[in-house]
Amino acid sequence: MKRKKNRTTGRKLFVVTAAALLAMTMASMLSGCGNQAAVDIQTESSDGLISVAFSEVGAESDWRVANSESMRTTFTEENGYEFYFEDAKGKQENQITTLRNYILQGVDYIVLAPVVETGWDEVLQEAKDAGIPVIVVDRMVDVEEEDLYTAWVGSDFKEEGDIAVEWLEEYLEEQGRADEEIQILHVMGTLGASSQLGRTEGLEEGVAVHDNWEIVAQLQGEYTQAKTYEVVSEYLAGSTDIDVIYCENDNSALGVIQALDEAGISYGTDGDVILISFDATTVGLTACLKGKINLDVECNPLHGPRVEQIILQIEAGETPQKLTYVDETYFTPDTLTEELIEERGY
Ligand code: GYE
Repeated sequence: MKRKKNRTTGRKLFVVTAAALLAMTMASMLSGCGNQAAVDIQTESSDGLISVAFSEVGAESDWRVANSESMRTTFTEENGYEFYFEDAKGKQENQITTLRNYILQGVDYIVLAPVVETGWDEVLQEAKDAGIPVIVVDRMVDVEEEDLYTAWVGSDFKEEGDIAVEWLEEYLEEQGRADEEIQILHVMGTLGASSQLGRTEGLEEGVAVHDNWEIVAQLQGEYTQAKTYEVVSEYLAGSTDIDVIYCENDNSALGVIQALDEAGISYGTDGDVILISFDATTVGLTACLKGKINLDVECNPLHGPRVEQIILQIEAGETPQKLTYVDETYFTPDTLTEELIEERGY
């Protein structure tokens, strides 16, 4: 659907040119000496387009790349949007700077995929004061006042962890290993990110109710293949007594596979170590289909259309639902086919 160009609602986008910035700087310098210089700020209308400014975590994983792509393909000019994108390279301070720039630009909407949950109150207050709705996607923000953001859409990460624990329980039962000592190596994602917190909570709760399950170590894989490969290889050099590796995303699972291959340890459906992963991206599911990953819990990254729904509701004067959880499932080698992986498209 092509949006009307003569949009009258919403705020206009003001572009402060370099010349205007210089003029403003000179004006403030001169005003200190009692003079006033005329400041000529050039303004440009957004041509009826809705400006949507996105602050993305980074490009640490296949999930993340699919998420960025979903935003890009949703907020096109053809669909009526002017889209701004900034990659924070995994750093919250970069996101705060980006948000401040977006506020200064006076964009219509800010979309934030926060690296971590805490530390957002101040900048979100600034956005609120400027009257810019902030839509949070994927990970959550933990703020004092809930009205500092307009809406959130993402996954129930604790539920994802619970799914993994329940599956493991049943799998061990089927294998006649329900009463065996089970040593679990836990590879965590980015510390303080909702996805890490929820998936970790799910596992820790599961371990707490199984006397024979034990977490032998918690390593920081930071959701990347490279970091996970490094920390897991280091761990395996000291101990290989592991029954399960719980990796908090697919790219970490690839790092684990690389480290296990090098160490000559078998894994997956025909191996010694049970591999659990999250995301269900093409790379993860392909490894799962081959039996290398025993379980891949889905986490859907295609949030672009969901964010657009929220924006369209606000544009129509409606109040969007505060929290929207995406329905998710899980995959095992016996439930997967190549067609299914292809259809998913990420
Ligand atoms: O699982 C991981 C990504 O927060 C759900 O971040 C997201 C996680 C996802 O880097 O691959």
